[in-house]
Amino acid sequence: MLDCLTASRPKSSKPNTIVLCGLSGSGKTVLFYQQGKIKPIHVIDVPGHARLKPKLDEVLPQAAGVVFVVDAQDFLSSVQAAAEYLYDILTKATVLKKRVPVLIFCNKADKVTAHSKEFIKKQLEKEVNKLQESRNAISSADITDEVQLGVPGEAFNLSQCPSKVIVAEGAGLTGNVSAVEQFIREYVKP
Ligand SMILES: Nc1nc2c(ncn2[C@@H]2O[C@H](COP(=O)(O)OP(=O)(O)OP(=O)(O)O)[C@@H](O)[C@H]2O)c(=O)[nH]1
Ligand SMILES: [Mg+2]
Repeated sequence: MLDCLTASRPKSSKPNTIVLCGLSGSGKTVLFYQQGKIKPIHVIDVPGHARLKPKLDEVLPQAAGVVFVVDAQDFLSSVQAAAEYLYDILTKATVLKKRVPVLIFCNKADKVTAHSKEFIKKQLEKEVNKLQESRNAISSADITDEVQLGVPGEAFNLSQCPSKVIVAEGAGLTGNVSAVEQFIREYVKP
């Protein structure tokens, strides 16, 4: 189940580390093997199983970039879980502080029924907005440790994040990974 063992790696920060994350089945491991093409980059594949999420806290401080993989084909059945996962990442202290760039990679675009990146972006923003509203409603009294993304009173938009957030589509399975390569070239590799 563990695709890439990182426990034995030194904890030192590697400026060229990319963290691959996303729900189970979104296609991270397939993408991981595609990324063999880009050798100097150290890619960490975090399995999507909820039980393994604490691993993210361990690897995110090393991340120069995050690739959040979304299953564009089977998107609607898991949009809420995907939005929660994304929200978790976008509000991590280390991501906020270092403004770690995030690529939302809408994977499986080779399937004819896959949703477009525009659709996925809109749905994710809508869900993150809902999440924030419900969390704010619960904790408005002691909001001190809660991170507020976006502009209060405005509908959430990914461009309001401190991090650069890019949404692109492709397919790990067919090698259509130019969006990931470009992301690494532009935002990660110095
Ligand atoms: N059509 C299509 N299928 C894909 C693509 N990428 C992955 N898949 C399929 O999706 C399934 C899940 O892919 P994985 O790479 O194992 O997913 P994962 O994100 O690593 O899942 P976990 O390790 O459980 O978190 C496999 O059956 C893949 O063959 C793609 O680009 N297109
Ligand atoms: Mg995997």
